[in-house]
Amino acid sequence: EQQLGPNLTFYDLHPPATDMLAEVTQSLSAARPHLHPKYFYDETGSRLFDAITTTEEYYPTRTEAGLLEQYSGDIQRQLGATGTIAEPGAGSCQKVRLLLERWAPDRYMPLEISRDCLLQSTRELSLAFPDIQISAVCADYCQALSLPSDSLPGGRVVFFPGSTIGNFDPEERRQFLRGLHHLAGPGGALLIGADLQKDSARLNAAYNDAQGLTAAFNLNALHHLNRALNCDFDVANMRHVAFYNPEAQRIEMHLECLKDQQLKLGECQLTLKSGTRIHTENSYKFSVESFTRELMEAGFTPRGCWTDPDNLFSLHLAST
Ligand code: AVJ
Repeated sequence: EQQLGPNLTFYDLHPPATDMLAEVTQSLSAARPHLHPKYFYDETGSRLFDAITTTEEYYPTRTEAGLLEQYSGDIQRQLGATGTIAEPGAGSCQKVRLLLERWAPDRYMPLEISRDCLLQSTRELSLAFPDIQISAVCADYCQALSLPSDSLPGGRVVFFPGSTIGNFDPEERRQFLRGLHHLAGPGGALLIGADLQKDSARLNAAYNDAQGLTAAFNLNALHHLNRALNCDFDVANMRHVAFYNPEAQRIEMHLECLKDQQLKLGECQLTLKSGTRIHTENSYKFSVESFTRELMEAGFTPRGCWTDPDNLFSLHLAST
């Protein structure tokens, strides 16, 4: 525990360093080659994602922001006084600013695996919100956590925006939502964004924007690996593929090899045949009913759901 400012405390839960080379080698040599979506987000990837959110086609970010803008008052009335807002994977801590401004909680507790990102964004935040205690927690939010105690009235509100929950497969999602239930604790709540099922043309367009930003974002995962692992993906001969899979109710993103290529990954040589697809992301789409059921299965009591007039996106509030 380290005091970094009058209202900024830093807690390092020492997230275990992952062996990136071993992980990537294993997932690329699997029967169905895949990569974890976390590999999208190096510096370039984070910038590309921000650019995606400004495109006409990619509706989730702006729709969710509109819902928060419009309904933050209603949500607060449902919650009562908020002691702590906790945000797993908080990143740049931008989306929460609206809630900090309007709800004025006692404490904000971002959990973020990237120490640099966490330190930078919470330094700025602590200056902008001198009356809010910022407890910055460096941790891998996918792991069981023992958190700094915050015996404050009003319970802990876990904020998990962006439909990031859509990246988890059904079984992972069950476990993860249980983890969020544990994080919220007794008397706590969860405010979570979930993207909705809709016309597949609309979904396909959102992941195949005309400017090619989503393609660049997907392909950047390989540039990231080339840089970080000193490997040699021939990125120019890989193609972005994204489509809605209606049976699985998810967008799938893949990278397809256009030519046979030999890849050196540390000591390993890997052959990727022309036509091979590396599965890079699933983005599940929900119905209000299906997502509410999942919240209940994780032990939550649904307290409210807000959607836009076109039913593109949903914000769910549930208590523990
Ligand atoms: C950040 C996971 C919510 O699934 O829509 C955007 C990531 N991928 N375009 C999503 C993403 C391609 C995004 N999430």
